[in-house]
Parts: sequence; structure tokens; C-alpha cells
Amino acid sequence: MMKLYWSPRSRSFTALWLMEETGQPYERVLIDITTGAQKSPDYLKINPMGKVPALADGAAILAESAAICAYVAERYPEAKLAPPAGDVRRAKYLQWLFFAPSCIEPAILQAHTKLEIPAMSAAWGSTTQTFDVLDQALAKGPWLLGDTFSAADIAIGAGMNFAIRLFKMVPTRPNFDRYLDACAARPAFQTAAKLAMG
Ligand SMILES: N[C@@H](CCC(=O)N[C@@H](CS)C(=O)NCC(=O)O)C(=O)O
Repeated sequence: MMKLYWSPRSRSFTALWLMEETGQPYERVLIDITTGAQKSPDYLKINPMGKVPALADGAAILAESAAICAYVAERYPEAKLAPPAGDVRRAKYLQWLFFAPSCIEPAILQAHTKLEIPAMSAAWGSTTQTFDVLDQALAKGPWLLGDTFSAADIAIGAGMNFAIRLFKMVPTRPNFDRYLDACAARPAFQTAAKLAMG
């Protein structure tokens, strides 16, 4: 059984939501980041960054929420969380999955801190550009791939939910609201949200 290393009220929500979407059993291993457990020598062997979440699937161990999304979607193809290789939708699936940590996450942080970074130098361009591009992608909906829900929605939906609904770091928009309502209506999201409270 896979082991998910997690902490309440943290980015672990992405991985909790993901695991709940698979419908597969998994073990939750609490690493309470308020106690410093994430910096213990034992946990640093699992994630040398000393951060949650991390996942162990037997001897296969990995961290980074988007990588965990990609790994689990591949391990449980029956959960249909990723278009398979050869499917034309896989291109955009990968694009949005990588967009989560490389553009959405830093754009949220920039919106929150108001840090000035030249758009030409920032990998995510600017907060406006990042959120405009996401807004356009969600115009048709309900998901990033249209009618197909995927692990990319988990990576992006969890981040946007955190930034817009939980911490009000980013102003909402009609397409974001519609999208976050659709995410929040999923039973797996709701179970994960309860678990994430600790
Ligand atoms: N890039 C990582 C970020 C994970 C992360 O920032 N985790 C935070 C909790 S939200 C953490 O473990 N912080 C504890 C610490 O830095 O000591 C991912 O996307 O999974």
C-alpha cells in the first residue's frame, strides 16, 4: 500500500485529494510540520527538502506535489487521472500539470508578496499573464481538458483553492469561481478537505 507523508493544513491537500480520487487504499503518515518533524533525519531521507507531501510506493519514494500527481495517475490508470500516451489530450495534460508548480505557484506567491520581478526574467511572466492564461483555458470548462477531469486539475485546482478561497491571496474571477465550485463538488475533494483539517 502507498504511504502518504502529510501534515494538516498544508500543501498535502493536493496529494490527499489525488489519493482519494484513485479510490485505492493508502496509509497516511503524519509529519506534523508545526513540531519540526519534517526536518528529522529519518524524514529528510524521504524528502531532503524537509517538506510535505511525500509518497512511498514500496522502494519508490518521491516528493513534489505535481510529480506525485504524475506518478499516481500512471500507477492507477483505471482511475483515469491522465490521458494515456498516444492520446492527443496528453500534451495539454502535461502542460497544465507542469504549469502548476512552474507558473501558478510562483504567481500566487508574487501576488501575495507584491514582489516586483521583470516579466521577461520570471519563468511565469507575471501574475496577470499567468492568471489570464489560466482564465482563458477555463473559459469552456468544466476542466482544463474540457470534459476530461485529470490530475492537472488536482494540481491547479488545489493551488487556486488555497490562494483564492482559503487565504484570499489572489482575487477571484468568474471562470475561477466556476472551476473551484466544480472542484469542491467532487466527493474526493470533500473527503480530502476534511482529512486536511487534521
Ligand atoms: N514544492 C513542494 C512544496 C511543499 C511545501 O511547501 N510544503 C510545506 C507545507 S505547505 C512544508 O512542508 N513546509 C515545512 C517547512 O518548510 O519546514 C510541493 O509542491 O509539494
